[in-house]
Amino acid sequence: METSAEHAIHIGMEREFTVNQERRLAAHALSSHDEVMAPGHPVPWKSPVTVTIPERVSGNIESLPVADTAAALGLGPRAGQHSPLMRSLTRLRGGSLMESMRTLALLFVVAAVGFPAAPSGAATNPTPPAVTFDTDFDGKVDFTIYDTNFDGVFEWPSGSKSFRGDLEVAVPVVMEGSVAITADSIAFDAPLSSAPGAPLGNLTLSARDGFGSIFITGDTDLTLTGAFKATAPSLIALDASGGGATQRITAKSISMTSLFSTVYVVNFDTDVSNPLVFLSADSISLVGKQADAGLDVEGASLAARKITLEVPAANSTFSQINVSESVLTTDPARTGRPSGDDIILSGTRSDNEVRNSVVDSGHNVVFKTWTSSTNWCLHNTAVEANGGAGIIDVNAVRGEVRLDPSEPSTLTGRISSPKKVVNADCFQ
Ligand SMILES: [Ca+2]
Ligand SMILES: [Ca+2]
Repeated sequence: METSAEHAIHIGMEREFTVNQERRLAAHALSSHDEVMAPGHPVPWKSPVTVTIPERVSGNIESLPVADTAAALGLGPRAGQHSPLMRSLTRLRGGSLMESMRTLALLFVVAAVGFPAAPSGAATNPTPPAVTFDTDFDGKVDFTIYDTNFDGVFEWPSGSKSFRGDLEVAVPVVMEGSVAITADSIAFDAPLSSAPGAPLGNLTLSARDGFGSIFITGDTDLTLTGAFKATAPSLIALDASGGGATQRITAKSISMTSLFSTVYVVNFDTDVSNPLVFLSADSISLVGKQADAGLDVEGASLAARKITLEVPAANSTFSQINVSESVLTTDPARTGRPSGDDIILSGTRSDNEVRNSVVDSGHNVVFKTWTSSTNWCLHNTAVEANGGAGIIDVNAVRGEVRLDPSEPSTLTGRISSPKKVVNADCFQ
């Protein structure tokens, strides 16, 4: 019976069973493993379910360690053709049937426990790879995703999911439908995509813990018909700096809001001629909400009808906007959109900076700062408002717009308050 302990570990992990019309488990939680497995207390499954036993399983039932497996399943260490385990397997063999959850659960536990490898030359049809998440570290699986088409990318199901603890996804994921995820912290560290030809509706990521963060660091290719929204108390990082990853989000609207830390939309390894982070939407809004919240845009292309970068009216020197090696544009000639509205850069206490970048608006470019004497600093940057016909609005800058003479910038447009624009380096 030495394999029982190993089997029991797998079984303990398979506490949630769900069934869809294919052979895989999909999304319906039962209250407990015991309830599923208790002999004589099957949990009825009310609708027809088609079950196909993978060839790898059905072709190897004879080599199943029946006694050990049965014992591990709580069915008693009975072997032979008339043991409960063998009766269940025999009934499932060969295809389609209506069955109780108990038998289905048993099948999948058996699949999880594993059969001996198919003999050489036998047909193989393995069960789909699965990845489980135990976000609250209580030893029980909270969520499972599957790669049902065996392409190496795990399908994240549509719908809302709330996790206790931290969700960290380290395998490639494709999302479908509309997805909402709430967790203390959220991290997608491997490629994240929507299915080609099947754009997402909305994608909402919410970190809730006191210091909860959201990280997306792998190759990212998301197309949404609705809103991409990320909200976290602490850091939000759309960070493509790892291994030259490219990150692309196209949506109706894109908003990323940090309460008290920094929103990073960055690839630190590239420059303005070769951005690796691409945000495209009708409206793009990067917001810092409370004191100390800041924004950092680097190696990125932001293309929208309207772009707003805004930090709060706080008196914190940590609250700062940095834009470098990036293109911010609402110019229809660049965005391909029918019209272009303002680009609003609304800074606060610290000196806010645009360096080695292009700020090209289809309408006006609006610079603001919330606190007295606070400047916007431009280095080697081209600012253009509607091809020169728009306004570069600096009225709401409490300090000055400073053009660093050692790294000249160009302003193309009507400057609302020319006296506020001076040739000076912020850091002198
Ligand atoms: Ca858990
Ligand atoms: Ca897949």
